[in-house]
Amino acid sequence: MKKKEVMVLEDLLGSNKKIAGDIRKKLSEKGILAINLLSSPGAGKTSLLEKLSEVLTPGYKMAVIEGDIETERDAERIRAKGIQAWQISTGGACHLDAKMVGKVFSEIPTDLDFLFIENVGNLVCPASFDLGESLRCVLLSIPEGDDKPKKYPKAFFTSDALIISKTDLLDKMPFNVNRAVQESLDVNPKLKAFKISSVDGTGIKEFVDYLVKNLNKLRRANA
Ligand SMILES: Nc1nc2c(ncn2[C@@H]2O[C@H](COP(=O)(O)OP(=O)(O)OP(=O)(O)O)[C@@H](O)[C@H]2O)c(=O)[nH]1
Ligand SMILES: [Mg+2]
Repeated sequence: MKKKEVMVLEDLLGSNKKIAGDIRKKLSEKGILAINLLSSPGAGKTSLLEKLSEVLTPGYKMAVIEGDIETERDAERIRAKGIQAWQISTGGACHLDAKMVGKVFSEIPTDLDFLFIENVGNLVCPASFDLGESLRCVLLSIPEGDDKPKKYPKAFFTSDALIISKTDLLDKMPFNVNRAVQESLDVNPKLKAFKISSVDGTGIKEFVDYLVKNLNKLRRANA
């Protein structure tokens, strides 16, 4: 990369970081836990959100910001579950940035518990952009293969939780869960690992408990 390109990128990331910091502060003060979901296309982010909408409500109030290059499809799936959702179409960009999230910020209800942000399906670019989230979760699905954490380390290195998704397919294709978890932990020893299936419900309760624990922690810190 040329020196001028490096400087432009540093500027871009610097201004993104500032906007993200403002978003995180405002959300934390309102007691809203924001969760940024990262994964390759089709790893099951929207399906997990659909499942969470069944389990979290009515006890908790959630809303979703959907990021995609084109279409309103994921937001429509979430709205069909009775959950408020905003679609951000990046028009070509391979990731969301904090400025895009900031544009819908004024519409976010103040009485939310959880604000999920589904990033554009991509295991590379979204890892570099803080969106003001309190938790970042990376999904790795069984069909993608167990060798991905070390090939795409930044997504794993910058996340708080690893979600091995589509575990109902484990008997249909080769995937060594222990290898995937261990290689993720080699990249980031602080990762909390979950094994889930949005089809048969495996691991959803454990993940919900983790979300609630982090919501309570955020509220205690801002009390
Ligand atoms: N077998 C199985 N299939 C799943 C599971 N979760 C999602 N799928 C399927 O995987 C495909 C992609 O799921 P989505 O939830 O749309 O994935 P996504 O990560 O939101 O996709 P993008 O937003 O396009 O990146 C769909 O056909 C889902 O039905 C799961 O737990 N098990
Ligand atoms: Mg999706």
